[in-house]
Amino acid sequence: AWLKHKTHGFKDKDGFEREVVRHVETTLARSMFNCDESAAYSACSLAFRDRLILEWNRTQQRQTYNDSKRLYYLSLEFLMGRALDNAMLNVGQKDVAKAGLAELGFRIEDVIEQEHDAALGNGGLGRLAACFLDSLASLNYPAWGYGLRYRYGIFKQEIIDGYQVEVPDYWLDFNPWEFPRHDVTVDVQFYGYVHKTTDESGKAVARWEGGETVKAVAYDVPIPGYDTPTTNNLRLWSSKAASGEFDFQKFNSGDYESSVADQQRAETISAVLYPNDNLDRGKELRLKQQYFWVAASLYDIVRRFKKTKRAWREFPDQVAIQLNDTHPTLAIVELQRILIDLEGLEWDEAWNIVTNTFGYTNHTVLPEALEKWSVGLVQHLLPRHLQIIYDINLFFLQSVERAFPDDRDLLRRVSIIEESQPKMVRMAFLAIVGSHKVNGVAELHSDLIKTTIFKDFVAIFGPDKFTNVTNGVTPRRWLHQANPKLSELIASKTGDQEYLKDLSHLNKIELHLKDAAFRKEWAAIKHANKVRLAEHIKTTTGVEVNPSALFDVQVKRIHEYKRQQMNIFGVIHRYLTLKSLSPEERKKYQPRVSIFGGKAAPGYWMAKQIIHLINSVGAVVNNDKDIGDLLKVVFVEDYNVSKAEMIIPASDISEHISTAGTEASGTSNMKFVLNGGLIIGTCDGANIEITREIGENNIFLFGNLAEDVEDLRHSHTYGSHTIDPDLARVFEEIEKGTFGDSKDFAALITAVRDHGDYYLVSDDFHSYIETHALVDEAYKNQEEWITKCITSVARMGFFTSDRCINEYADGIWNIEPLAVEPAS
Ligand code: 26W
Repeated sequence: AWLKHKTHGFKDKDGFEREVVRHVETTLARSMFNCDESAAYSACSLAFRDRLILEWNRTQQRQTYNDSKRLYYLSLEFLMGRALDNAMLNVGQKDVAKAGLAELGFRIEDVIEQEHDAALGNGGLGRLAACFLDSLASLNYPAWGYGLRYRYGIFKQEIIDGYQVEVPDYWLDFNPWEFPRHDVTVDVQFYGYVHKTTDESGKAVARWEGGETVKAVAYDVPIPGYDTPTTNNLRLWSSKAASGEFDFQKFNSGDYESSVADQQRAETISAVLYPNDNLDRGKELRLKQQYFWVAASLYDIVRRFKKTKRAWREFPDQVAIQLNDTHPTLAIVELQRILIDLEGLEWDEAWNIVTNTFGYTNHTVLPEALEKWSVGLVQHLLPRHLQIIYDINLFFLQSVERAFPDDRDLLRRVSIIEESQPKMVRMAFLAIVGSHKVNGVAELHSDLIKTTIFKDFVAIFGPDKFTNVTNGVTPRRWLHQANPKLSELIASKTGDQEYLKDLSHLNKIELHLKDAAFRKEWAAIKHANKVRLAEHIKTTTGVEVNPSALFDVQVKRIHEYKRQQMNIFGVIHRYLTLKSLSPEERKKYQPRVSIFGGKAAPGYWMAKQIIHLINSVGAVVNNDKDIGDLLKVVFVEDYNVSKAEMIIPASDISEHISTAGTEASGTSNMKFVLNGGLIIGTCDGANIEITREIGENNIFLFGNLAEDVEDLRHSHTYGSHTIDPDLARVFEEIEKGTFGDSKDFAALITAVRDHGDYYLVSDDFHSYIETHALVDEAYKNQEEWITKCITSVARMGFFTSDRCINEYADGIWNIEPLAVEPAS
């Protein structure tokens, strides 16, 4: 228990206060007399950051001295959220800070609220990367994250007249959590041409020459583990113009403007996070981002390896690199290029090193999300890389041909180059060929990739190359930080806070299932969390919701496959049912608040229509005197990590209702159950494993199964497609204009009725409505409901990201924790 030693923390609250005052007066150059909450936040963060940096240094020294194999997690997204609360809790000194801040005249909650989210991600994939960093540090694994330091994270969402409006998220004004390393830079090359020549020994060599150079500057973010001195590093690259003579020439010749323009063009590379989730648009700037980040990271990794003076063949013994989806796949090509062009290794030797180094995680089966780059674009931007890709493909296809002679169609299907017009590089295929392991993120998903999109590769490489690592979430942020009261209650029943390090200990609370005082407190905590959310809803939307109503939550990126449209159609159905009842009958109905949140990609028109419909329904229902508290519909603006920390603990039931087979895993489903909320969901992603763990009596499953989806879609197109009568009734009401101009919502209706209902909204609607009736019934019996909630939480141990990281470490990375002895 490192927390008890605190050799790395503040001695006491006075020590903490002294540091805060010092930072206010020196770093911030302010006097304590005009120290407001924002300055208190800054100073408090700087004080904690100083502590982390000392441990960060020691951790790096320890890992280097020990010569440990390191994991490098390459992700274009790290959705970190706020850092201060996390840092205080992980070093175990939140109480010290609370007391110190109080003495200085601040409430710690208000100070925490000052922090801007670090929102360098879109959704599930980015937040998973952040949970992984927390687990890696908490388990003492030597690991670094590598990403991009976007100047603008995911846009801020405003809702104006019911529509989403995007506002840029400029978050770097003051960020105490990053350390610029102006001495750690890498020159990254683009464009140019390949010069084939021979070296002194007459061997053919390729030189990549000409083109332009952009400088990558490292910014380091310390990642503290929970109750351990291990502080790992997240290195984010920022782009800058390379200060070459070129600019000077332009400058001197009076072409000042274009010299500044060059600079801005360079800085554009890391300027903004692409806000598409699950959609590949093939934009040149995105490919530039990918190569810029990959090239800088690999240069850094190789530089570190070379310091050990080991032979190249030992590279995979020292280095594991995980590709978070295909976004960093160029790393495979870049490492091969470094080894053969710059280090002079033979192809086979180099390729052996490469394939033993990389692992690839797939996060989606949606065809529109699978990355492809046109051969022409890659040729233009990265001419040498394209040649290497062609060679990788050639050797790969030759080996396939040897194993499967005379199967021309197989060669066509698995070729890394798609022979389309224009020709495309299939990044997922390149990632598979260049990695030693490929994994999906939940059992169903991992099975699906093996039987559908990657089927041929299973035949070629054998089944062992493909594996499953079911996602997990960090209980430190998603229980301890987001729901401190529940965390405390659980600790009081499990004996201590060890369960935050070994989540299987949660099962101890099942022994207290019948403890009346425990149950009462459990219910009171849920209620308090709902009150807090109700207050937020009141101040941000003006809608008053009753905290005793059933809170029904769907918060995630808006996407047709996630089916928020089905949810809002269901809400309309409920509204129509209530309207059709007599006032007496109505009173028997379970009051509900339907809460939505999530961003639509700016170019995703349908998703934006869904947001508009939700808000339009809210505007009618929330002001209907017949309805009152029986039904409220709210859309929480700008859903992000810190909003999630407030919303998730306040949920009674949450919706995870994707068309079966489309949601790779889902991770918020885990967070909701962990916080004592039940879920309604389809047999999709991790819902299936959650059911297995918590028991089918504790979850509301509905809808068609993944195995039936294809046939249903086929029957929509080629058979007769009749719409569910309840859903048809909903459409009729929308078309009557009950929720405003029906033209605004026509596309949402025709997608189901006239365009094949690709997402099976109508097929699942009846079972969805019926299951919601079961939810109402179940909620009426509060005693049984609470039993379900406590039982579920008790059985959620499996879904910690610690388990997940241990599985990657054993099965894919082959890395070991580096133990740390508490100082005596
Ligand atoms: C190229 C455009 C693009 C951008 C982002 C394609 C794909 C993505 C991500 C892979 C989308 C994503 O976040 N996927 C989610 O990953 C989570 C973590 O594994 C899963 O829990 C979600 O089910 C999956 O949708």
